[in-house]
Amino acid sequence: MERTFIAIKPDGVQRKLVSEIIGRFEKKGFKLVGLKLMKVSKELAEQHYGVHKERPFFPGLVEFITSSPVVAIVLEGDGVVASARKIIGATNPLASEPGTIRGDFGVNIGRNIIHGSDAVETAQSEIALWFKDEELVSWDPTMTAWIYE
Ligand code: DAT
Ligand code: MG
Repeated sequence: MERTFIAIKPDGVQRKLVSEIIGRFEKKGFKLVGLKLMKVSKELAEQHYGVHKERPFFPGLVEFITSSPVVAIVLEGDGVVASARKIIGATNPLASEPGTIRGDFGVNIGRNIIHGSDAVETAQSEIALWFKDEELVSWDPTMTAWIYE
């Protein structure tokens, strides 16, 4: 079963959007398999956003993501990587559709509330970066038969 990595960024935590955001993924039918509140180190931030290290916004992005706690999440479900990206919305909240998390709650690209892995392979490396194996929980929600035929 596919897994994705989600992070509720410092702005989402400070703005008390954690329950709203987790609730959207739960209600969709995705399964929580990893969940923790954490302060992000500079090293972790730089690794996570490594693909952007030459971009002008990189120092500010690392500064922001390490500035205040983040909620790190692993979700599991059919097609969860692409579906979570749709639920999250476009990178720039002003361009995100209403009904998406960024579209409903954000304005500024540098304060876009949430991260979601952009592909299955990225998800695998991000999950390994953020979570130890023993922090991921395999379990069988009793609702599964009402979500999958
Ligand atoms: P996404 O988070 O939608 O995958 P991304 O991987 O292109 O977007 O960029 C990572 C984060 O970097 C993004 O969520 C916010 C920040 N960012 C991207 N482009 C930016 C820009 N032009 N100015 C400021 N921050 C930017
Ligand atoms: Mg990205």
